[in-house]
Amino acid sequence: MKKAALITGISGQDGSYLAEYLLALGYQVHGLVRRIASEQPEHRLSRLRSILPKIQIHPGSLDSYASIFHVLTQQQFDECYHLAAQSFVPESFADGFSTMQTNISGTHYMLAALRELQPKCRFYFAGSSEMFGKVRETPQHEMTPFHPRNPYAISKVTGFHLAVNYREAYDMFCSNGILFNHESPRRGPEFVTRKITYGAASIKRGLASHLTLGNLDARRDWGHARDYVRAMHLMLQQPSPDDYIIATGETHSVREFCELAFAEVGLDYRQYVRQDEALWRPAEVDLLLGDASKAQRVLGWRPTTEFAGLVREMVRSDLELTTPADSKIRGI
Ligand code: NDP
Ligand code: GDR
Repeated sequence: MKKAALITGISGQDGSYLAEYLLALGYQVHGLVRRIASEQPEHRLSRLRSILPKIQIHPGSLDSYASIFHVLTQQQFDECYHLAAQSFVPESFADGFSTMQTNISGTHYMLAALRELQPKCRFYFAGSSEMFGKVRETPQHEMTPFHPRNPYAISKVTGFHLAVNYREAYDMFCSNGILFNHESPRRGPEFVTRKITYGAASIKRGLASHLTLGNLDARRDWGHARDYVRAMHLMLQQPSPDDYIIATGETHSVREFCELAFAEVGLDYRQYVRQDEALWRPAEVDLLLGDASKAQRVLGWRPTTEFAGLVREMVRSDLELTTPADSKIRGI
């Protein structure tokens, strides 16, 4: 019997890689998508283009308990990967209320509906290194206290505790991944890495003259999304649920990312990158560095793409996208 998995947020970066990975393992893959996305598949489901015929899409929204409940009455799932969220930190400062609504209530709806209809379904929650925020120690590990610095991070801390509570109160198999930043050519263009690689490619192609960024000194532990979705799957194959840090154990600044990305197209970032204080966050997360030794020991997980390889892959993909005849996205 094929295992069936439900992925919320299947149209996002991680959802698309996870769907491909689970299909390759022989899973039946189902995805929850907002109705508007299924009405505009070429645009809203573009990351799933190559696998759309092989997966089953269910319309639903994290903002509606009824829609989630309905999907769970249609099909039994062995595993549920809850990736859907408002995931952009600046947007959470701009509208903390809707971020909280989607990310906290949405996660609670998922857990409550699963408890009611499919309590044996294994549940993965997409926790984040943003939960460590103003870090209490470096590197951060599973026992490091949380100190969230923005509404997005606060919503993720709450989601994390909801998953732990359903595990402890109702004996459900709920595991939390605490994933550090992970990127890819499929990263949304608003996130700094993709903004840089698309910006560098656009400047190289003569489509832009400069790139405006915020804080260049922030440091992140950046991995590749393809590696990180393997860890999500491994977490749900264990004999018991638990929480795991997923990270590379290396930290780099936004400035270093710029340096490498521009060098990849033969340019010096210092001539093209401008800083605008309007892009600084009201409360910044200065430094993140993860200790994934528990995941290495228990799950046998290790990242396979190093920093320079990640930057190279993203820049090359954006050079393709910005070829004059085939320019798909502009003006980030
Ligand atoms: P994306 O922003 O690329 O994808 C988010 C997904 O959530 C999209 O499919 C989006 O759908 C969906 N979504 C948003 N709001 C709703 C809603 N109200 N109802 C249903 N679906 C909704 O995120 P990533 O793939 O990068 O990340 C996946 C998860 O992991 C997120 O929860 C994120 O917070 C978390 N995370 C990500 C990290 C990273 O570095 N990428 C690190 C740590 C955690 P639509 O296409 O319709 O907008
Ligand atoms: P982050 O990612 O907030 O870490 O959240 P992002 O790429 O947005 O920012 C990383 C760092 O870069 C600095 N920065 C800029 N950021 C953006 N977006 N745009 C800029 O112009 C810019 N200039 C500098 C930021 O200040 C920040 O310090 C991501 C998301 O995927 C979350 O959902 C996830 O939980 C965390 O990673 C782990």
